[in-house]
Amino acid sequence: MPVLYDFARAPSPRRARILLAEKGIAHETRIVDLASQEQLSDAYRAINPACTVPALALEDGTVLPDNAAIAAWAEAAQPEPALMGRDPLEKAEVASWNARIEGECFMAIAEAMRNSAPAMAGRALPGPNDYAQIPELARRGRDRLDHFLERFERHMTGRDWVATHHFSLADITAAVALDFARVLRVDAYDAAHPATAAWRARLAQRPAFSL
Ligand SMILES: N[C@@H](CCC(=O)N[C@@H](CS)C(=O)NCC(=O)O)C(=O)O
Repeated sequence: MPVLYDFARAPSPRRARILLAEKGIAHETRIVDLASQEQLSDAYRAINPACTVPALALEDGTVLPDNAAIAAWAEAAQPEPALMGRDPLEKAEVASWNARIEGECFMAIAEAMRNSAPAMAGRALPGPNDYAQIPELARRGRDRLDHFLERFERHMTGRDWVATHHFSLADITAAVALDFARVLRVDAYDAAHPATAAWRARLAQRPAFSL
C-alpha cells in the first residue's frame, strides 16, 4: 500500500489527503513532524530531498515528491472519478485554475505567513535551504490574497465548481488554500464573499473535506 508522508496542520499534505480520499486510493500515513523540523532530518531527506510534505511512496519504492506528482499519478493510475478534466478542454481548464490558485492564492498566503510569523524566522521558504524573512513580502502577500479573494468571488458567482461543470482538483486546491487563510485571520467565507461561502458549503458535504 502507498505511504503518505503527512503533517496534520499543514495545508499542502491536506491537498493530497483529500485527493486520495476522493479517488478512493487506500494508503498508510507516516507523520513527519514539521514542528520539530523532522522534514530536515537525514532520514526524511533520503525519502524526499525537497524536505517537504506531502510525499507519496509507492509500493515499488518510487517516491512522488509533491502534490503535482501525486495528482498526476493518481489520475493516471485510477482514472475514475476524473478530477483533472474529462476531455482536452476540461483538462486545460482544470490545469489552468489549479496553477492560478497555487500561484495567486496559495503562494500569497505562504508569502504573508512565512515572512511574518516568528516561528518561521530563517525559514521563509520550505525546502533544504534557509532563507531570511522579508517583511515587505508579507505585506505584498496579504494584498495579493485580498485581490485574489475579490476575483475568486466574482468567478464563483453563478458557478457550482471552480473549473468545468464538475468537482475537480481545482476545488481541492482552492478550498485547502482558502481554509488556510485563517492563519492570517482572513475569513474567505464571510458575508463579503457569499458565492465563495456557498461553494465551500457544497464542498463540506463531501466527507473528504473533513480531513
Ligand atoms: N510544492 C509542494 C509544496 C509543499 C510544501 O511547501 N509543504 C510544506 C507544508 S505546507 C512543507 O513541507 N514545509 C516544510 C518546511 O516549511 O520546512 C507541494 O505542494 O507538494
